[in-house]
Amino acid sequence: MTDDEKEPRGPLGPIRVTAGALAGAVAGFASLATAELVSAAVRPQAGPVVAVGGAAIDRTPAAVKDWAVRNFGTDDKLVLQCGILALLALFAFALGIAALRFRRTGAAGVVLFGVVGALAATGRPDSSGLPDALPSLVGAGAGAAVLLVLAGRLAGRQPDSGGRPVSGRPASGGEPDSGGPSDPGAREDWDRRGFVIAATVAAAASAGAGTLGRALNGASARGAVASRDRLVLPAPGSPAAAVPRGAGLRIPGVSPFITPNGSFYRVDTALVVPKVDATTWRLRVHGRGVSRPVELSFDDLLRRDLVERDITLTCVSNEVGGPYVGTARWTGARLADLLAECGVRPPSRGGPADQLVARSVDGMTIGSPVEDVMDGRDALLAVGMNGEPLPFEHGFPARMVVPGLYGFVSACKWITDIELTTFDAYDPYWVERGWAREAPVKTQSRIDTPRPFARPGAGPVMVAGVAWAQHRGIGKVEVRVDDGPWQEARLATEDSRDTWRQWSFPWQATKGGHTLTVRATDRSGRVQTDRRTRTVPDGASGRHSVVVTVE
Ligand SMILES: Nc1nc2c(c(=O)[nH]1)N[C@H]1C(S)=C(S)[C@@H](COP(=O)(O)O)O[C@H]1N2
Ligand SMILES: [Mo]
Repeated sequence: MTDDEKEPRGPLGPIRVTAGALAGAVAGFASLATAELVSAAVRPQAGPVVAVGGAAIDRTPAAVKDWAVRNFGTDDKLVLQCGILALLALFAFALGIAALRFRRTGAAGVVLFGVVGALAATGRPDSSGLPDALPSLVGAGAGAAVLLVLAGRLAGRQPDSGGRPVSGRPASGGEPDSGGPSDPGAREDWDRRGFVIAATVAAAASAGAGTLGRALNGASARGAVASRDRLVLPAPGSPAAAVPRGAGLRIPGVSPFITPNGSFYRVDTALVVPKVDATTWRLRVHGRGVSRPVELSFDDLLRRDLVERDITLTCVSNEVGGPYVGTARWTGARLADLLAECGVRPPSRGGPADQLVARSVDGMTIGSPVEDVMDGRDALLAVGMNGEPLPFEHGFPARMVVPGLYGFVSACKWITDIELTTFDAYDPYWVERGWAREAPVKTQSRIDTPRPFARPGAGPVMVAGVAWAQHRGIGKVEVRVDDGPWQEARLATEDSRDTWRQWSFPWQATKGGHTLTVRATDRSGRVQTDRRTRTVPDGASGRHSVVVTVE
């Protein structure tokens, strides 16, 4: 035991407590910065904040996830990471203050956080094992060392101890601390100057390490970025027909028929968007009933017959009236053809596998019915979105898109593996978390204009929006004003039954408060139910209403 460790001495004035908190903060910063640097040697996803955040996401029950998505939308991840950082800061302050009295305990506390980070990192579904523990562990080691040194400078020190000069005292021109020479606290003066220097050095070194780590992490993504920049998508052998002129109504406030990539909703569990290098990417197809397993390179995929299709994608977490739905022009290879070449038969033709499990580079697993994927619909291994290579956020270099199924059971981004199995044998990621095994998209409609609580003037008001029932198609949309009769809306031209359909309803608005409600009927004749259900487990049902005040 060192002198400093022996004993709490004297009262801790507010300045020293503040300095202790600062020491904790610097130690925490040193931990995270070192971890960032080490993660550049492992992979960015192994950093402690990302790992703990990812582990938290993995463990979030469906209802909480739903609440987070509802309240924070696509910012939920940012909120999560800020929350983790805020918690870490609090603990860092506390550990720093504790270290004033108990240096080793404080340092051990920092190490404990490292262990938590390491466990989170190695427990992620995409973890490659022990190396993922390194950023957290090395980071915590650095943080603990910094805390030991800083707390040493902060420890009260008898003027006679070890004959060391008392620095930070008038010689250096420092102001006297809590009280003058007459103060009994002055007997156990602490090394303020040494503390300031050590803290500054540690903070600066950490900033350097963190910046270098960031830069290296960025560099490792450069190969992926370059592979995307270089990519010129081959012209599809089966191009999509132009979107019919009448499919997109030019009514202000209605979502555009094709959703631009930049505003396409994004839902996934990835805190760090995977940056996959297309030149080293591989896709394996294997499993039950796969008589000819294959492993494709990206070039192999591009050499296949590519088709281009307009398909509307919807998230099961979309509330009635919500924003998680969009339509893109996807380019890709037909998944059913690839499966057939591998010897896969759908269950209806005697195939032994009824579930196709797609696995992404970040460990996501998404299960789709083999029957649906092979029933003739345009299930795609997509490589292009609205005429450009998939954006990284949307799954570069390849993802699945299956018309008619919610994204969580069909649309695996950053796909790297397809395994044929059964629903009995395997539960993919979302199913383990309380969501449904099978989830066809529910018939839904949304009022885009007028906006809720709008105050239009009396007279003609255009009510308009979108309706979707992918792979069945929309047959009818009706609008009801207050408790009046259902009145048929005008349908925009259909693009395909795999896309949403716009609609409009010219309304003669009368003064006062009104509730506008919409319902769609799909081409199979099923009317959108008014029975409200939550999004868990297989998608929200119910009808969208908008309340307006006509002035
Ligand atoms: N790898 C991976 N793929 C994923 C997900 C994910 O979390 N990870 N989320 C799925 C869900 S729930 C949806 S709704 C769609 C959303 O696709 P988008 O973000 O391109 O709109 O991706 C699906 N594919
Ligand atoms: Mo989703």
